[in-house]
This record gives sequence, C-alpha cells and structure tokens, in this order.
Amino acid sequence: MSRRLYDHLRLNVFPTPYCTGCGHGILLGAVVRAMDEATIDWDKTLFVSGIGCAAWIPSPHFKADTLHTTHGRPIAFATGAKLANPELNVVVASGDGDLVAIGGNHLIHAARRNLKITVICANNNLYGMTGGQMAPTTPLGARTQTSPWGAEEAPFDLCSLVRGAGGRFVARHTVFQIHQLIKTLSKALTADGFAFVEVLSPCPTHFGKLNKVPTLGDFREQMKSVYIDRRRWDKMTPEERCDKVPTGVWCTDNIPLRSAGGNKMGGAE
Ligand SMILES: Cc1ncc(C[n+]2csc(CCOP(=O)(O)OP(=O)(O)O)c2C)c(N)n1
Repeated sequence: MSRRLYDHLRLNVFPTPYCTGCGHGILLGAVVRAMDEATIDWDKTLFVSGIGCAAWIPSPHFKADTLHTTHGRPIAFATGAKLANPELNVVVASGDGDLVAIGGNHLIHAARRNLKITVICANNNLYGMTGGQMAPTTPLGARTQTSPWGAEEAPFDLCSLVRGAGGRFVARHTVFQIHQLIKTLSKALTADGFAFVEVLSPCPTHFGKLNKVPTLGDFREQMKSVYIDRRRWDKMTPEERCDKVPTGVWCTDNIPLRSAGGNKMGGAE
C-alpha cells in the first residue's frame, strides 16, 4: 500500500486481530485503495459495521468516522445517518451473519428502497467470531461447528437476493481477485443507488480446518475453481454450472421502478 494511504489508518491499533490466513485483512486494504481510486472524501464518509470479525474492518482500523453498532443492525443505523445527512457517503462493511442472517430484513428493504449507500459484505460462509457456526451462507454439504456432518440446507445466493430485492449495483468477488475487487469497490462507492458487494473471504480457522482447506493457499485454489467470471459462467451449460458461482458486476441502474404493476393488476390509477 502506498505510504500516502497510511494516513487513513490508525497505525497504533495494528496488527489487526485477524487469524493467520483470514481474508478480512485483504478486504480492509482493498477498501482503503478503492476509497482512494474513487477519490472519495474521507471527511464526508461514515463507515458503519455491526458485530463480528468483519465488523472490525472499519472500526478501529480506519482513521474516519465509524459507527460500530449492534449485531444485525448496521444497515438500520446507516439508514438513519443517510436520511439525517444525505450528503454523507455511508459505507456499511460487515459480515454475512451480520448483514444477511440476523440483519437480512434490513438488507432487502434497503435494496428495495434504493437507499443510496454502499454495503460491503465479507462472506466467510459462517459465523466466525462466535466459533464457526453454520450460517445461511454456508454452502450445501460444508462442515461447520454446528453442521458436523455437512450443511443440509441450501445457502442464499446473496447477489441474486439483493438483485431480486431491487439493488441497483450488485457485485461479487473473492479476495483473491484483488484488482477486480478494488475496481468494483470504487464503482460501488460512487454508484447512483443502493450498491452491494459480496466479498468471499477465507476463514482458515473455522471453515478451513473442517473442510480440507486449511491454508490461504488451499483457499485460493479452491476459490479459483468455484468462483468464476460471469462472462465464462454465461456460456456454461446448467450441468457445468452446478458447483460453480459467478463473480462480477450486475448493474441494473436502468431498470424501471416497479410502479406500474398496480395498474396492470387492476389496482388504483
Ligand atoms: C443480538 C446478537 N445475537 C448474537 C450475537 C453473537 N454474535 C456476535 S458476532 C456473531 C457472528 C458474526 O458473524 P459474521 O457477521 O458472519 O462475521 P464474522 O465474524 O464471520 O466475520 C454472533 C452470532 C450478538 N452479539 N448479538
């Protein structure tokens, strides 16, 4: 990272509390670089997070205004801040458990309302901070502390969920696709509407040790084979897609708001 960017970090709190091989530190660096690339004014930005390992990305590490809130509620706090001061860049950075499990309802309604905030979801496929329990993002068959024989329920496809709810800028990358990730984050930070970026982040401590991906290198190989660029995905057959997940950007800035439905269905003019 260029020395200039260190000015945005509270260097006295480093090293981060993250375990060896955790992807959250890579994401932390990517957010700082994306802020710089998008020339966002740090003094006009508020970072909001909930509770969990990922929730520690902005606070205490960023030298910025940060709201470290309660588990599942960062989007609710972010909504209040944005409505109180629409000029503020409001950036939520937190975990999948925080944003999609306990906080899932806030997420879909913020997307539906097209609230102009940026939500960065660090998805490590489980609840990391509390010991690695199964989450609604745990892949089918994956072992966790609370699914020792493998998860029996299908996970949410977070990007499809947010797109379906009305999110305008929706994207997914792994922390290993670092250049695309920084570029996408910088676009999400300046998107004209609700922006959601899912970032697949390895958790060797809890996920890796139970699923034969014990090191960051193992995760890189595994993620490279599962998470593929959506341009490749688009050309694949349903059979080829079955154990793959597309990455990239789904931008639906131009979709019309769904206000005409009432008339078509015989509702009031
Ligand atoms: C209301 C409430 N329920 C549960 C908890 C316990 N809790 C703290 S962090 C956490 C999981 C965080 O998981 P995630 O958001 O995926 O972040 P990670 O730690 O994996 O980065 C849970 C369940 C809590 N603090 N508050």
